[in-house]
Amino acid sequence: MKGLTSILIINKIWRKVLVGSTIILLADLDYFFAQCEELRNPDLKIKPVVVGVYSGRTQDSGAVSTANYVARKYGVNSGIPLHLARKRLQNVDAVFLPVDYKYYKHISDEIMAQLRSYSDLFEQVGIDEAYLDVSKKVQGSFKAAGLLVEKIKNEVKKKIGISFSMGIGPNKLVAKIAADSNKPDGLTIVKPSNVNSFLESLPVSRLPGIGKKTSQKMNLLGINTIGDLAHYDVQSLIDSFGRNLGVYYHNSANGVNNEPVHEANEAESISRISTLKENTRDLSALLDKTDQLILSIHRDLLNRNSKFKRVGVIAIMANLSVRSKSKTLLSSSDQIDLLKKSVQNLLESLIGESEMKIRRIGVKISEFTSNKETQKQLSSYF
Ligand code: TTP
Ligand code: MG
Repeated sequence: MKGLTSILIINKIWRKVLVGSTIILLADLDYFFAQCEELRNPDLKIKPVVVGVYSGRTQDSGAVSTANYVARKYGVNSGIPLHLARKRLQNVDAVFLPVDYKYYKHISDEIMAQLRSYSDLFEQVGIDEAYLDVSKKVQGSFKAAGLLVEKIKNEVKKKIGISFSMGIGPNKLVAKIAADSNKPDGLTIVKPSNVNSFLESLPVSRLPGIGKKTSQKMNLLGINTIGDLAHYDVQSLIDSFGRNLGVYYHNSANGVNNEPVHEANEAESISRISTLKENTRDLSALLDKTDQLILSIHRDLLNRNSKFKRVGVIAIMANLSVRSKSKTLLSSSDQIDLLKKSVQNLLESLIGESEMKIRRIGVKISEFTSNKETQKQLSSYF
């Protein structure tokens, strides 16, 4: 066993010498929906711009999808009710617009195609975010990666007119946290040797997957920063959060993450969404609905002879704001019971985060492998 470990380490070192470090970029388009509105009407740039979903019940009922940075100075952020945004911008020349998803999707598609062309591997996550693995392209050099990003930023600005923030790191986790630390139009580079000092002083809530509830629980254990979490005894973490999460938190806080950039397209998913009979946050009522959706999703999955690895739930809340939760399974599956169990866990954590009732609920599966492919991979492995 020891021999095997040293071979693995030597292999890793050789890989580094020959290929260089892994370099991952995360691009996050700035205040995306509102920036798209500024693009087609540049006069808006100096005004607070609020893009929202209008429920139609009263003139101002609904929720803010996003706001430009001018509006954010007045405390207008994603998710707040539109009437509150209106109040905060009372005596200001602000512009309120309804979401025009089709137009934003068109712009997003153009940008994503450009970003993809600069990467070795590309993974889009939602309408305004994408991971790029550029390890080969820049031969493992963080300096070259920084120059590449400057070039991409300029080109996208010139050709499409949209700015974005970029994080560069040795893995997806670090790239994501880096991109979040300097917005809008930012660029943050975290080299492997700086990962720990970069993460150390940030609050634990900056780690993806650590929401309000978990960070409160961690604060009670005396864990406030990512550095505190990194030094916390891993067995005690497992005792408090279970094996999978305990190990995930420990590794993440130490900047360790081996998730590859999946060449998967946003379109490659199966999803269903449905309106509930009445607004509710009762788990069994929600499960009745998601069970129906799951049956239909599972039928599609079997028809395409695939397995899924990622499960998500999306909830349209009573005030029309959108909340979603998703997780990646440890291995691919085509089992309906596992899908049901995962959806239940996601729903439980989603309900736990807010007192608000849910109006519509949806389920999505993605990251497919075909059953044939799995068999082939296994046989070639043996
Ligand atoms: P984000 O990337 O979270 O936000 P953003 O791009 O508006 O702002 P930032 O500069 O901080 O990156 O979300 C991307 C888009 O998704 C956003 O423009 C609108 C939409 N969205 C919603 O519709 N509801 C929400 O609650 C959030 C957070 C985003
Ligand atoms: Mg964004």
